[in-house]
Amino acid sequence: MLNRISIIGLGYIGLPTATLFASRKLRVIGVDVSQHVVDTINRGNIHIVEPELDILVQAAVGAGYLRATMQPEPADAFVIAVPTPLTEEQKPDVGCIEAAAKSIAPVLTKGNLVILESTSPVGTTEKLAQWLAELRPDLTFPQQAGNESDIRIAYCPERVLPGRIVHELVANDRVIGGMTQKCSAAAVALYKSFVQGECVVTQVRAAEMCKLAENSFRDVNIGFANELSMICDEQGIDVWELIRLANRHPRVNILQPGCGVGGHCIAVDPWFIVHSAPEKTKLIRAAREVNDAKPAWVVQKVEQAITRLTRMGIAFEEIRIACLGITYKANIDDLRESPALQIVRVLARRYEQKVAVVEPNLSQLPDDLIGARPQLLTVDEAIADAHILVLLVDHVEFKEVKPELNSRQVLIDTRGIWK
Ligand code: SAJ
Repeated sequence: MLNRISIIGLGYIGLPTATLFASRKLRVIGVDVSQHVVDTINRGNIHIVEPELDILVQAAVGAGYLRATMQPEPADAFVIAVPTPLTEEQKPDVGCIEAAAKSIAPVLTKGNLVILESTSPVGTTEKLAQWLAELRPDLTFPQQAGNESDIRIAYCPERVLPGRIVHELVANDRVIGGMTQKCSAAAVALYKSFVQGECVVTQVRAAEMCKLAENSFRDVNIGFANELSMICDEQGIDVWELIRLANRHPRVNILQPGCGVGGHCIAVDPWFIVHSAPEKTKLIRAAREVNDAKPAWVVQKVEQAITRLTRMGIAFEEIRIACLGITYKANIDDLRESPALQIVRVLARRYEQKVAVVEPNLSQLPDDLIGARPQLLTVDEAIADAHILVLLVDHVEFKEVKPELNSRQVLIDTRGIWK
């Protein structure tokens, strides 16, 4: 029986996962490199914003099933959920996984299960097994002893949507790639403690690629929508109507264009595949480039609007621009890799005091924007005040409004909700 579970990395995935194990009355030891994170959790609080999570963490810590520490301790199973960012050259950086391996190696004992959840380039789980084997020559690992290994190792990617993490952790199917059959079986048994979806077993490399393929699929399809939106704009066609029409075809399902693709996953993971197969990834790379280029296209639309307004006789000095939304997607407060924020940064640098921001999910702007001094307005103030309204994120607060714009106002609606 796996009774004591250690989660390494208490971020957006690690903390909810730790909490769900704890809610099933398993003893959970959460490990993080940040003293602030550890202290916050041990007080029963959370350091991230995610619906339902605060109550669950409070209950799990209060009942003594979850506690956090900076120092790994012996456990029956270890789940690694640490970040795998990109380097400046768009290469995957698995340094945090290596550090996690080093930190748990001294406390491993015969019969332990080690699961990697972090999004990783294909081959990383085998590397993890290698690192652990080098650090613990007294134990056997799957690459050495197959089904009879002392330590079992599996890859099991998370696939939950920020904003719905708690629900999706329980409901979604899981793909589990054990290094041996026994590794897979042990991982399935562990996840079955709280996962109601199916736990589907596959090879370890297939599980790694599956995660990358899921997010690349989405990126490529959003790239198609973004490309269509720029073509339609040039040809005077309403892209949202076009997509609604095309999606009436039984085998067509075009996604929604926007101001670009943000978040820490979809804008990042496709590069893992590109890096592993540079000659074969024409489509995946092109989609990344299309999506990455969309913010600059939106800035160009603002420049064109300014030209149009000055031609109408409005003095350049008078023109005010309101950007609606700066988070990476609707109805969250997450700014990571946000294309909307990227656009606002460029506009605020270029047009300084002309630029105002509406962001119902934040009470204050990020520090670098405060320096550029854009005002934080309400939707109504922005509609009353701005000559150019740039709708960047489809927050529910914006969908509830039906603005009546005058002839001296220009709307650049990248989400198709006010057009
Ligand atoms: N977006 C569009 N048009 C669309 C859909 C999304 O422009 O039609 C944009 C969003 O505005 C946002 C970005 O794409 O900027 C990503 O948003 P998202 O809601 O599609 O996905 P994420 O990044 O929040 O979460 C994704 C999910 N992956 C897939 O849906 C395949 C989630 O299931 C993964 O667990 C997560 O990445 C992850 O951690 O990898």
